[in-house]
Amino acid sequence: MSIDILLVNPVFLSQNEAERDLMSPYIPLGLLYLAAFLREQGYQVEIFDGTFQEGDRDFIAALEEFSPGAVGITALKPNADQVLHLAAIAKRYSDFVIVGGPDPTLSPDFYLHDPSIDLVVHHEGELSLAEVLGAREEHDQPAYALGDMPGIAYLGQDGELVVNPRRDYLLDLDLLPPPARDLVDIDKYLEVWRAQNGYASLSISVSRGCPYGCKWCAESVHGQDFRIRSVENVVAEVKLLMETYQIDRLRLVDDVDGLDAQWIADWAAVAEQEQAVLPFEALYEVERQDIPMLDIRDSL
Ligand code: B12
Ligand code: SF4
Repeated sequence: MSIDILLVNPVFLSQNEAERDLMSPYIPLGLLYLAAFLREQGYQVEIFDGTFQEGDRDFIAALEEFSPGAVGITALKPNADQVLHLAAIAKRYSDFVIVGGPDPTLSPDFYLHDPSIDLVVHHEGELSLAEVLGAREEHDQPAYALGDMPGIAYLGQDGELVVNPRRDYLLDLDLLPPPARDLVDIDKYLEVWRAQNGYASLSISVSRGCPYGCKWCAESVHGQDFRIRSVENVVAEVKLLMETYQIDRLRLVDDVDGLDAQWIADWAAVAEQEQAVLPFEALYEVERQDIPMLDIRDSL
């Protein structure tokens, strides 16, 4: 079997004491968005989700099974060393190793100076990764052959760092297919949640971007343009999650929620109408005193 790309979540609970203590694992939603989008474009995609795996041997087994044309690893700052370690393994099985996510967006140079990594995809990944795979279908060349394609970074022919400008953000989030949750072991996540916390929670993203622009967040993946899905689109996903997985709670993973009071009121109304009401947790900006979220949530 040979697939176009293997997307990799490098976090192994078995090797991560802090996450193991918490035991509230969340699916790698960013990778699942990428996988769904690529599948829609006709690419063959699989996910190696380290969460419940033991270690390198499992990763090697996946690389041998799928024989991927490219490997794409998601990276957060605390996992950077593990990302480099897995990239070195991946490079033995695949010509093209890509990293993306919050940390490569902030520090592309750190990753590109590692010999196993060919390309960084920075900021939002769906359109950029699809374009990279499309370009490589046509010519099997080094990363610098991708030229001035937006949203990527690589080392040029003389080893210099090239960071192309960010790609425009996706404005209509309703156009994105729902995350490819079928590619990870959701039953295992929910089993752990129920055993550990007494209820099962799954994550969902209803918006992207945050307008506040705090200094330390300036190079955040989804930027300052706040974009939100339609309430109907969100309610349809929640309903599907309730019916398919019988979950008890939601976690909203957005940068910031509660900015649009009317949207929240509309969400509550449509959720009640469609019997898609669930308790949820979300992040919102502490300075805001006018957010009606708590009142509305209590009324559900
Ligand atoms: C939910 C969340 C969590 C959850 C779940 C994480 C998970 N399994 O997904 C929990 C609570 C576990 C968590 C933990 C931590 N988190 Co956190 N988390 C988030 C949060 C709020 C949302 C992530 C998300 O799902 N976004 C939605 C999806 C659609 O976007 P995305 O993941 O960014 O993916 C897109 C792009 O990044 C890109 N992309 C991502 N991966 C890849 C890979 C490839 C190959 C390509 C091409 C593209 C690509 O394409 C995707 C689609 O557009 C973000 C902030 C934010 N809003 O993004 C912080 C954030 C990711 N977390 C952060 C941090 C620091 C942490 C912790 C270290 C906190 C702590 N001190 O413990 C831990 C580390 C956990 C670990 N061991 O990895 C930082 C990372 C900063 C950095 N430079 O790395 C962020 C950015 C918050 C911030 N602004 O500081 N987190
Ligand atoms: S409010 Fe939060 S998400 Fe928004 S810019 Fe500030 S730190 Fe980043």
